Amino acid sequence: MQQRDIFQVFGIEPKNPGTFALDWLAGSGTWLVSENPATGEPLAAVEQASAGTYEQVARTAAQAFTSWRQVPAPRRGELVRALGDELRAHKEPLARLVALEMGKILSEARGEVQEMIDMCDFAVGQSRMLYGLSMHSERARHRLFEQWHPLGPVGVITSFNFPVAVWAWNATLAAVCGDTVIWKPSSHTPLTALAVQRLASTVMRRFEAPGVFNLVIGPGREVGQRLLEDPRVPLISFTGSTEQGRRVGEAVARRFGRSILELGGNNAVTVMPDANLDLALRAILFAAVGTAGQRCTTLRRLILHRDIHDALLERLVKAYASISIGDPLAPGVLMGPLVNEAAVHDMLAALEQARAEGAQVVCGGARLDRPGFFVEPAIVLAPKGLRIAEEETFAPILYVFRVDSLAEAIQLNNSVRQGLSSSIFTTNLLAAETFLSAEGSDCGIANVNTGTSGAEIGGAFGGEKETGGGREAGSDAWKQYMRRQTCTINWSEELPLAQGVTFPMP
Ligand code: UN1
Repeated sequence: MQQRDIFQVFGIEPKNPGTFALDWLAGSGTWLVSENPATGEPLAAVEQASAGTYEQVARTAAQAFTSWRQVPAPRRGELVRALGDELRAHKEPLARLVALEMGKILSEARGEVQEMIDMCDFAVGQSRMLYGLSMHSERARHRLFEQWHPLGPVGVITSFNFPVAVWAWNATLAAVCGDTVIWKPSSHTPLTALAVQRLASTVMRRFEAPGVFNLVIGPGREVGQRLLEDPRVPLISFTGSTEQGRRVGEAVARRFGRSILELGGNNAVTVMPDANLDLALRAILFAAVGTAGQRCTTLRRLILHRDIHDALLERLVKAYASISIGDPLAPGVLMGPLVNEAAVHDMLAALEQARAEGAQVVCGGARLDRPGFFVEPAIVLAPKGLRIAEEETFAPILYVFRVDSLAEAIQLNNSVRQGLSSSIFTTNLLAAETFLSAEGSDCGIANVNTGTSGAEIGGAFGGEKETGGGREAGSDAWKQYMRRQTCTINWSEELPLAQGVTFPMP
């Protein structure tokens, strides 16, 4: 499938509108050019929103909410089921567009679209399970229960690295919960957002449910800031760096809005002497090199027990040397480019700092001499206390630490400011359980004998500490998209007060 065929499927032209609310809107007249990170060449341009277009989008989403919230939840689920069908039908071209615009390899791009489809299926089921609890009242002939109501328009701000799946985590649940969605995608990936919006709008038309899914492409400082400060938008779901997330959290909290923050990770794998090393090696490779190190779940710190340190490191270095780097759409390629020039710069700067701190780069770390933003994945032998390893550099740098015990490994795992994902490789039940216990990993995700990345949608996804505390996708993440109401009904002829309080008529 050629680029022009992919573009044709989604109606992408050299110049495209970038805002959708009921229909495509004219914007500010300033154009955002989407580049192919594998060549550095422009793919197509998108017109950015102006303050006025943002206002149209917000008004549409707020207006649509007043009718969408009245649609029975299982019926709302039907719309999400149809969205899932559209995604199934367009899985291949959408995956190719993700690979083209973002640079992840085709297999991972297909996985990303599959993650959207999985979310649709999950949300359809959830649409019949928006359960509230009922409690036994302490008062006679009183009924006490909770119910969940739709919340309002939800702002979804996504990052370039999962340009479509993270929208689906939020948008599918928001839609079945009776909310409408305002999506502000990353400025690096406007075309994938256009493509998804086209599919969503087909479905909205078919269900006569305009305004449920809206899109606004524009600069963070104008469009994004407006969204954060908009009192019509009770919930903002944000994916991005800790630094940006801090600003998002503060801006939304100032107006008592809610936020779901999915921020930086600095994920570690611990390998114990009793581990299945073949398994560990494969998992480490995928977690560290997959998506060119640009997942928030990417493995960044490898904690090796001294008994297997040298042997595993040797195998890892050998494996790194045979990773094929290149066009993400070409068969056999395992690692595509970084997203842009700044990402290459950040990687090289981090390696320089590591060296300055006394670390040894044992393999990789060079920029490839070709167009686009290609680098070699790097392995760095990290002395204890290496400061640069405490930062999240969004690139394929793996810092390797040597430890003497499980306790030391857990201490190191937990020693960073971020708390997203973690895993241990061991066949020792006690070590595994210790790692998963309250004295173990402090992360939102803790795995045994599988890597830090590649979570399924069924569990709640997110992390602690500077990762922001948000949870998205499966489990009970849906509750954040609704408001809880606690109700007491007195069906007696008396007025007993709770806690035994008496208050007679004077
Ligand atoms: C992200 O990198 O922002 O667990 C999300 C994973 C994917 C999602 C990553 N399912 O790696």
